[in-house]
Amino acid sequence: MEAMLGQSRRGVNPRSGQVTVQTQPPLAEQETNTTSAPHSPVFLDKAECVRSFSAKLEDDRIPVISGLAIDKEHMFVVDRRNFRTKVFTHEGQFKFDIKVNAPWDVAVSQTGHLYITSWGDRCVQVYSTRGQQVTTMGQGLLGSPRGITLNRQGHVMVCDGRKKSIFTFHADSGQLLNTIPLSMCEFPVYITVNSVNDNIVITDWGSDMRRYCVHVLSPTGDHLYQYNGSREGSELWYPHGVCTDSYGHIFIADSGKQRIVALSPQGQFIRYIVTWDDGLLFPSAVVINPAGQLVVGENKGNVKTFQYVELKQGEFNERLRRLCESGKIPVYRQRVAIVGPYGVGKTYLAKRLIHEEYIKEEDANTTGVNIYRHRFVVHKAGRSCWIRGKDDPKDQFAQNMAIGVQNSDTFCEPDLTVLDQTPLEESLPDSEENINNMLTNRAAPPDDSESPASPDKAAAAPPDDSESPASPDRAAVAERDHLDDIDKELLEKIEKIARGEDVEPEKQVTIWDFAGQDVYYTTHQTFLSERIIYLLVFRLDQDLDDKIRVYRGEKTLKEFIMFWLNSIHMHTIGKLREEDKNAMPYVLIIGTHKDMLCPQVKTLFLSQLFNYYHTYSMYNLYPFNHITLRFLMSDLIVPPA
Ligand SMILES: Nc1nc2c(ncn2[C@@H]2O[C@H](COP(=O)(O)OP(=O)(O)OP(=O)(O)O)[C@@H](O)[C@H]2O)c(=O)[nH]1
Ligand SMILES: [Mg+2]
Repeated sequence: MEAMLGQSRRGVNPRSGQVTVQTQPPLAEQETNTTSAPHSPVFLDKAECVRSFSAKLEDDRIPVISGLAIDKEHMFVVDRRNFRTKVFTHEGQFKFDIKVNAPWDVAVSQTGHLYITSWGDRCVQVYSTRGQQVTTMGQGLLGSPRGITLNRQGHVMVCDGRKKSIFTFHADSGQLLNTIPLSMCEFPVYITVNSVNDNIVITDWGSDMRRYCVHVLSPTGDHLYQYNGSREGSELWYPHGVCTDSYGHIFIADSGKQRIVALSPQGQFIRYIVTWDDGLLFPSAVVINPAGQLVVGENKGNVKTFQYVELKQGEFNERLRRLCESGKIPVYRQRVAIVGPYGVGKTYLAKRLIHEEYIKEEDANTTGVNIYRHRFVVHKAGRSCWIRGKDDPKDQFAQNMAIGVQNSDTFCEPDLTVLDQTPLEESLPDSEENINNMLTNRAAPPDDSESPASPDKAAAAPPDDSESPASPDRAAVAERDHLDDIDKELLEKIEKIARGEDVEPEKQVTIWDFAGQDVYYTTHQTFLSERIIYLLVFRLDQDLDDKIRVYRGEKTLKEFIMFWLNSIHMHTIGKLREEDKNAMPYVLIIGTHKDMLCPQVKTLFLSQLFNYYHTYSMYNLYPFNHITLRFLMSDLIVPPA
């Protein structure tokens, strides 16, 4: 073996283009320089997709990603279909793009330069990482420049498919330093240099599918071995990008078979890191990011980041330390707690929010706490909007509630629509305008003259059909104001979801539906936290002084309200920053059983309730400061058609 490799080395003459090829020697015996490879990490059984975003911009055709590069701040994505190299943050926020004639691949240097192969102009276009053009390289020399990489010395290595050669240029002057012929290749495309042993890795498309393979060359161009997957009984099919990690593992984007193949530095098959079964689609470019994760560009424009090895304890601690120091750990998860007395419709409301049917036999009388998970969209500025799911994005109740909570200055009424003109069923009648004003402006006292003295609520009036919806003029003005106030990007995102398009970041809301029976209350407090949004639920057909039976005796509705507000205040306030102490956490008051009321009763209830809040807030009773200045009604029983 030694002798053969020695002979091979002696047989190489880069200038004449002659190479002595060793075709697949027994892998275990191959000689490679792995002395500097750090101790191998443990591969995860299943690589975890930790981030994903689409590189498609608004006016784009569906992108075809053919090249990827990463530096500390940015990700550079070559979209060859749209003739652009797009610059994103690692989180996927688009920054700017660079237009190049038929770009293919990209490499980034530590000195802040981008090297983009243009097979349209048959050269390498050099830009600064801020997007300014610097120079070109290889004009008049390159035939079909494809893959590009930087070697350990920082020189630029270009794989030329037509000339079947690697051209090495000086990164600053562009001077040609070296040419390595690739006569063992049929059509060499991608290139990388192994960071551990400096071996050169090339993907070869071959003239027919039986010749698809990856060649590994020594730093001086000796052919060491090739890998085509036949040993595993599953040949490569259109291998695209290649990269290596800091351990010397080789990763091949096996595009046709829709998987990423991992090889040892010596070329032994290790495993498939991600496959079609994991949702991978036509991977075309691969790169390792500064966090040591594998980033994969898919042919259809998605960029996915995978954690594929176990974090060592030290690495984990170090990463945690850095994250803590940076203070920038975006958490796209929102907890919503539904609290209030028993039997008021909390579970019904939770089920409605997640678009699930309420089944009385199973859902009545919640035990402990039920937790439901749900999608929602997070606006970049930290505001959020809930959606029920892509099949029904128009859940205005939930959207309004969330928008209202998150944009406390912009929300006026609970009956505004975001996506269309249809007024919600919860529209307040005009007669309640004064109360509504009070909700949005505490200075205005309730006008008692409008409230009937003794509503006959025992009669449990049926839904009042005569109840007039908001007048069209008022609705239109409110609609316009509402749309003006809400951030455009947030609206676009909601609309995108309505069209079934992907939106990032899209994470989760968990709804915690607490049992209303007071025997559970001692344990409930354990779960209260300052970042939760609380929905405090009451029946609209109960007076504040109505008595509710509890485990030992009775409590009035007022006492229940006080209990929950005090609890929330007491268990959360200590952890808040001084400036948040008066406003957080958010508590939304939700009235249920609207169908059991005539409008006058509703008016009376609202008057009472807000008079009550008003009085307390005047005395600076802090629990009341958490209540958001809006009130929502939930008319959950659908009236018969
Ligand atoms: N008429 C009417 N009934 C409602 C409404 N909302 C809920 N209900 C009914 O009220 C009953 C109790 O509802 P739940 O949602 O289980 O009440 P809960 O607050 O979760 O009760 P606990 O889990 O015991 O704390 C069910 O029979 C619901 O059908 C409403 O708006 N109108
Ligand atoms: Mg319940």
